[in-house]
This record gives sequence, structure tokens and C-alpha cells, in this order.
Amino acid sequence: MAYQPNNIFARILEGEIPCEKVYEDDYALAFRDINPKAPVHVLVIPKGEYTTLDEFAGAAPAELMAGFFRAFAEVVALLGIAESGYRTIVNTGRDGGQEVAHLHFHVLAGRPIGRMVGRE
Ligand code: DGP
Repeated sequence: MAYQPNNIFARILEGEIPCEKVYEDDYALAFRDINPKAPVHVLVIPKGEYTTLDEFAGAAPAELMAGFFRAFAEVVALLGIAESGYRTIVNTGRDGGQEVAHLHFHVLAGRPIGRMVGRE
């Protein structure tokens, strides 16, 4: 899927649109979802122009990939959810229900998250 440079998360990365930041380093930004589905609902995004997880996994430089996942670990630690647990969701494309065309990992926690796949 071609990357659309003006997507809302690209604009958040550029600082054009504010966000409730949880964590940031050279590789990733984490911020609260605007429409939270759980007491904790954070989005973790890489600092790179990737739309989908398969594009990121297939093409991102190793340093960015490692840095992104290290940042993910930092976010989980900062949120204090490693013990209680969490659900990670990466929606991809039409059938995956992806609305924003910049790769993002949802992190949902703070209550039992329920069944794995919804129907709506
Ligand atoms: P997805 O369906 O996986 O593409 O989810 C996109 C998520 O992004 C959705 O849960 C709502 C969130 N979102 C959309 N626009 C904004 C925004 O401007 N700020 C923040 N913080 N979250 C947003």
C-alpha cells in the first residue's frame, strides 16, 4: 500500500497535530488513542514511512526495527501493564479495518480485553 504522507499520524509525528504523548525516542512515538476502547489505549508508531506491518517487517532498516520494538517494551514498562497483561492489535488494510495509513500498534489494557476477534 503506497504511503500517504499527509495521514493523521504523519502529521502528529511532524508536530502539526497535538497528541497525548506517552513516550518518544529516535525510533518511535507512543500516544493515547483519541477514542479509547479500554482504560489504557495507547498507539505506538514507528518513525518511518510504513503503512503496514508487512511493509515494515520486510523493508525497514534493522536499526529502526530493533529501535521500534525496544520502544514498545519501554511503553509497556511505563504503562505498568507487563504483569496484568495487554492486547496488541495491528489492523491492516481493508479487511483488517485499518483507518489510518501509518503503521500503528494498539496497546489495550486496564481490564480484561475480551474475545480475540469482534464481529462488528
Ligand atoms: P485503526 O482502525 O487501526 O487504523 O485505528 C486508528 C486509531 O487511531 C483509532 O483507534 C482512533 C485513532 N485516532 C484517529 N485519529 C486520531 C488522532 O488525531 N489522535 C489520536 N490520538 N488518535 C487518533
